[in-house]
Parts: sequence; C-alpha cells; structure tokens
Amino acid sequence: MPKPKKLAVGRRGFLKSAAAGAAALAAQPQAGTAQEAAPAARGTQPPSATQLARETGAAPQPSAQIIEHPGSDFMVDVLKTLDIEYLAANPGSTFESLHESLINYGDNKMPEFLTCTHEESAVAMCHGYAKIEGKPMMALIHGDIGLQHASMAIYNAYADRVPVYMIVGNHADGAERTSGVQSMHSGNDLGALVRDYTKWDDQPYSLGAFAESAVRAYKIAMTPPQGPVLIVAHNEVQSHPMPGVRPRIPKLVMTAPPAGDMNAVAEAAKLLVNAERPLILAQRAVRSANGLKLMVELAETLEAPFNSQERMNFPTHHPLSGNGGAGYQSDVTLGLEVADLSGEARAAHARGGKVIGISAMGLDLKSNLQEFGHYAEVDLDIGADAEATLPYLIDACKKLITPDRRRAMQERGAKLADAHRAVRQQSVEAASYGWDASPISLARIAGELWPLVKNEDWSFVSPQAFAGNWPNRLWKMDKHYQYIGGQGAGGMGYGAPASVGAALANRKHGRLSINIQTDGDLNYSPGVLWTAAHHRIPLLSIMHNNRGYHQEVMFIEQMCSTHNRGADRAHIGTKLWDPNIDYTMMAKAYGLYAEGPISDPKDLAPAMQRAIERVKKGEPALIDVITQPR
Ligand SMILES: Cc1ncc(C[n+]2csc(CCOP(=O)(O)OP(=O)(O)O)c2C)c(N)n1
Repeated sequence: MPKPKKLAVGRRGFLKSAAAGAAALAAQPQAGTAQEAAPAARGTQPPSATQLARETGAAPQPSAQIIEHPGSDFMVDVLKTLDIEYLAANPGSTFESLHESLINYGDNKMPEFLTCTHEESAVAMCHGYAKIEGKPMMALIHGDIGLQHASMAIYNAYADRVPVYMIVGNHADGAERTSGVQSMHSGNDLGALVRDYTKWDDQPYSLGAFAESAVRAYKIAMTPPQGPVLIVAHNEVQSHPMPGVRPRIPKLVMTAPPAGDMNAVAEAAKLLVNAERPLILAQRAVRSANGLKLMVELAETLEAPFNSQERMNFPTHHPLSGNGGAGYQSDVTLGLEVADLSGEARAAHARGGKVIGISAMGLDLKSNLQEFGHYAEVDLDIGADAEATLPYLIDACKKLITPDRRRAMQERGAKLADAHRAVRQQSVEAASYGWDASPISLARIAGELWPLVKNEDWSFVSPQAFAGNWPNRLWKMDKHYQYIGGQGAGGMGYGAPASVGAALANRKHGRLSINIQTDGDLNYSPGVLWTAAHHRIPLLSIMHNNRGYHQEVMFIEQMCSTHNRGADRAHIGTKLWDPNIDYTMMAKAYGLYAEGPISDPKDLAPAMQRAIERVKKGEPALIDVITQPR
C-alpha cells in the first residue's frame, strides 16, 4: 500500500476554504457550530488536539497528512455503477471519508446528497422513493447509533418488501480508532443490530470485497421478494490510500424474478377458469406500470372481481374493482402477494371454496419478528413473484376458456359492474354525511381536493387507512404511482418521511405529490419538513390534525368498556392537546409555505388551491386542517 504523503501544497488551500466555510456558517442566523453530539473522550490516553477539536466542535484543523487517493473515491466509483440517484443521510464521522469523496470526487454527478435530520427519516425516505421509482436510493448511516435510530424504518421497509440500499460507517480497527466517540459509535457486527429485518448484510474488509458486496447488495435488494440491504463501510477501508492495483468492479447483472412452476400455474388456471365466483385479492403485488396492466388483463380474462388491499394494484374505477358486492361468496380466491391469507383460507373452506396463493414473500422469511402472520392453509401455494408469474397465468387461463365459459364469464362481469357502480355510489353518498361539519370531515378533504388535482399528473404518497380511505373511495386512480400503500409493519413515523421520499421520486416526472398527514405520525420526525424545503421537494401536505393518536384513543376507549369503566379519561396518554400543536408555525419554522389551522370547511378549498400553486412552483407546502377523528 502506498504511504500517506506529508501535507504540502494542500494546507493553504484547505485553510482558505475552511475559513470561507466557517464564515458562511457564521453568516447563517442561529447556525450551530458543533458537528455532532460528542461527549469527552474516555480511556487512559489524553485526547489529542485533533480529537479535542473534533469533539468540541472547534474550528477545523488542517490535516497532518494528505491521502490523495482514498479508498472512498473507489467506493464512489462502485456506487456510480449502480444507478443510485439520491442518498439520504444525517452526517456522521464514521463515514466522513466517504462523505467527502461523495461531494468532491469525480465529476460530481454522484447521487444528490439529501441532508436529513433523523436516520429514521433517511430510511423512510428511501422506502417511499423506491415504491414510486421501482429502484432503491441510498441511506448513509452513522455507526451503531445512527443504525439504531434507523431501525424501525428498516423494519417497515422489510415488512413492505421494499428495496432500500444502506451503508453504515464503522471504525472497525480497535487499534486505529480513538477512545470516546469513535469507539462508542462502532461495533464488531453492526449488521446484527438489524439482521432480523434486513434481507442481506455484509461488512467487507477491503476495497475489492466492498466492490463485490456493494454490487451483490443491489442485486439482492431488487430481486423479489425485495428488501432492505446493509453494507458496513469500515472507516479503515474508506480512508486508507487505494492499493497500487485498482480492484475490479463487477458488472451488475440483475436476477430475473422467480416465476411460478408451470404445472402449478396450469392447475391454478384450471381452478380459476372453472370457478363460478372467483375473486382476486392483491396486496404488495404491483411494482410497475406493466404490473398494473397485467392485473387488469387477468381480471378481464376471468371477469373476476379484484380487491386491491394495499398499493395501486388495480384501477379504482374499473367495473371489476371491488369484492363483488354484498353476497358474493367466492368459490376460488386468488391471493397475489398477500402477507397473510389465513383468514381467507378459513372462510373459504367453511363454505367449500378454495384458495390459491402466489407470493414470493415466503421465499425470504426471518424468524424473530412475526410480520408474516398466521400459517395459511391455502389449497395451492405458488412460491413465486406474482408480477412475474402473471403473463403465464393469463396465457394458461386464455387457453382453457371455451366459448361457453366465456359467455358465463361475461354475464358475471355485467353483474359485477353493477355491484361496483353501487359501491361507488354509496361512497359518494357516505361522503356527504357531515360535509359541513367542523372539525372538518376526512371525506370533505378528499372530496374538495379531487377537483383541484384531477387534471394534474398526481401521486398520492401517504397511507390512507387513518384518512378513512377516502382518496381510494372517491378518486379515480389508474396509474401504478397513484397510491403506494402503508407503512409495511404499521410503524408510525413513516408517513411524513416516506411522503417526502416519494415526492422526491415524483419530482423528476413533474408529478404533484399529495400527502394526507396525520399529526401523531408527523411528530415522530418533523425535521423531514426541513429536508423537503431545503431540497425543494414539491409536496402538498394536508394535516389530518385530529389532535391525538386517535387509533389509540379508540383502543383505550374500548378497553375502558371491556373493564366496565367510563371512557372519560381515555384521553390521558392519547391526546395531543393542551397545548395544541401549531403545525402552521412548525412548517413555517422549517421553511415551508403553510396555512392554518383551518376549522371552517368553507376555507378549505381556497387554502388547498393556494398551496397547490406553491407546490407546482416546486416547493413543499402544508395546510393544517382540524379534522374529525376518522
Ligand atoms: C412506532 C409506533 N409506536 C406506536 C404505535 C402505536 N400506534 C398505532 S396507531 C397510533 C396513533 C397514530 O396517530 P396519528 O398518526 O395521529 O393517526 P390517528 O390515529 O390520530 O389518525 C399509534 C401511536 C405504532 N404503530 N408505531
């Protein structure tokens, strides 16, 4: 390995730019000087001047040595081969060498570096981004502490089967790292902290190994069932000089997703074509525009109702959308990437029906956390990616459909269309209840928003279960990016950052991103609003401000009843009032355009219109609306 050079020409330049940087910092109102929380060094040796300076936030010192070709430059070259457009990070000294290379080395076309205020937000942003863009962005994480902060967001992405590409910095060599921060933030096996809910992790000890691991990690994350992956980037590998011989960067070759066994697919086609009342259920199934097209083709081939339970698996206004209407008892149910079909199977068997599952989820299960739910007694279980299997299933069905079956199916299709129309009509009627109420109804938010956005290329980027599913019930959704589903593992704190990440992905397509933002969720990590403002990420956020953790209010009220006591104290520990949180002020503090609180429904549409104008100009905006609980 070449030896580090003594500092020569770089000192003057460094000092000049460090001084300029310090002046710029000082010029910022209220800008902090400390880089990170840094307790005093522990251990037997007194801290060095450099260490003291680092840990007390004193002015940066020129380096005692120059490393002209650090390993981290090579790491950037590796990452560039992976088509990663963005990275989200809180800064941290465990990856300082890589950080510097990312911003300074090469042609600077490296991923746009998004500054985050919480590691959980960084990972949740990646989660939302991937569900829109169909590929991962990167989260760069600071040592064991950053990884612990990121942990819940990683679990959400894992349960949602979404690819997230993560690099965590580490000072691996106990002889090289300092006492204090560098030791406290390092570990022997960082991957172990989150291994129960990452698809793969590795900690390469050389640049050659890093290249291989980094490429392999991307491939693993993207192969269904997709999931988050983690590479530990040791500081020693990042910051030591490149070896004389540059390691090879392996070519990324993507894995074709697993499609179902052809005999099993033929068996499924036979059951579906001969069914009198088939039903298709889909959960985490569609990943692309083509996936959505295939779902429609399957439903139309079979004239079967399609119940989309999560994400945009089927157009909401398609006549086959729904569960067939009241009284439709399926005799053959097809579940596509449904996490838990146990309830379906039990109900189907009770009425003599059958259930077919096509899912890749079971191909990669971890033991500890129980997100896989109950064991499902399905009659035909095809362990394969649904989207990849669909072309074969559609083909097999088409081959079996006789003219007689076609006629019977068309009759069924006509009845299903009637049922679908009736359900949509009921939704419109239901939306009118409490239309003029204050606090404002969730149906009114969705109902008033629709005419304002329907002629735009829009994308609904937040979960909607806590918003009464009104966008789904009232809006015409027919593009795969128009709804991306929920948290994955139900972890709160996902909504705001995942919306920002999804809006980031939508930005380059010029789409209008819409987030109905619950208040409890926003308070987990509100700083992500600043990230959206700083990076000019256009996102319309409408606060569903019911001033509480309403889901939990309901649970506690129920428990009061179960314990046969009054519910008048159910607000304790569940309500967010006294004082009320001022989200307009909060959003403004983070640099957003904001209005509210709005409690008169007549003020809602004009405020949303004004916010949309701002979003269309390329910035995030937030409207605080005082809402009904659900
Ligand atoms: C990390 C995490 N902690 C706690 C919970 C339990 N929990 C489920 S729903 C909920 C309330 C969410 O409140 P908010 O986002 O305001 O939505 P609301 O129910 O009020 O519509 C909580 C705390 C959770 N799901 N995730």
